[in-house]
Amino acid sequence: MTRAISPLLPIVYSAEVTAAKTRGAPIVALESTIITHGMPYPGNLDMALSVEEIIRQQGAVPATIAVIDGVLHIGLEPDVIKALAQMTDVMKLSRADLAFAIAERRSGATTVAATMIAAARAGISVFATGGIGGVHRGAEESFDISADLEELARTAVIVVSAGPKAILDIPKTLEVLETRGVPVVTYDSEDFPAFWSRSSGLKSPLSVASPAAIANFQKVRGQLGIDGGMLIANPVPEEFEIAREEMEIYIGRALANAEREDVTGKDVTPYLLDNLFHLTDGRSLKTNIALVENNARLAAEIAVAMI
Ligand code: PSU
Ligand code: MN
Repeated sequence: MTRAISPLLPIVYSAEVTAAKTRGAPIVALESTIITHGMPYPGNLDMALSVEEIIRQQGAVPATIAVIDGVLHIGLEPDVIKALAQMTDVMKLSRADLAFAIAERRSGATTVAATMIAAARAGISVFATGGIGGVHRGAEESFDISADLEELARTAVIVVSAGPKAILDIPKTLEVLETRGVPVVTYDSEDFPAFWSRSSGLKSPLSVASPAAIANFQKVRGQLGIDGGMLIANPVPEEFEIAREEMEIYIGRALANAEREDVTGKDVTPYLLDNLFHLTDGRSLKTNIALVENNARLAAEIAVAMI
């Protein structure tokens, strides 16, 4: 392992990522909040290891990102991933507190927003996740809008997702992304997906049919001097999909439970995901794992096409 970049910023690259950077190989960033706050153990560990393997099979190198004891890690060794998957007192880090965790020597998992910041810092321009955060239902009252949206507007990283999580208000999420100038591009479909389902009932603002087209689109944005990232929506494979109408019933119950228990702030998304895991007898988790794997494959293809 190498300590690099700045003597002021404690940052460690995995051996695999260091080698990839040296030879200019394609790298795909992966977040860690999905491991610590998005899925229960041991499904989270299986997912974290399998997505890395999928990226390697496509000829790219995985870089799972987290803060461990105040050190920003770009690429985690398998034993660290194993430990992280079982940790219960890890912070959930976004733009507001990524630096806090480093400054205070804490451990924290990076959300989409914090992973984008770290990836950009490390020169990685493609990132695979499950679903981004967005505008929560009832945001007109709660003001709960994920910092992921603002980060997409600011930081030049291509984020491959299965759409915004269906627990959110998807039309409002699309409106904010449009206002902030973030391209929303569905892969190989005109329908905008809703995480567990292949369609949200909304048309996708843009769509493309190949990883090379995505790479080229981002290149042209750069040539025009347009800052910021891009959201790729990759519909979950059909065999793992949970129909939208069915999922809506569970989401309604999970939202009611969250309200009754007064869940707010950072706890909302993890609470809802855990509730849905129980309400669907674990089916939502199987779908979640399948869609992250599917996104890892596409992200690797995009990273390869960008070289
Ligand atoms: N996608 C998943 N599971 C997750 C998340 C995304 O399949 O747990 C995490 C991501 O880290 C995302 C975060 O950035 O949820 C959004 O949280 P919030 O709504 O509090 O911004
Ligand atoms: Mn929030």
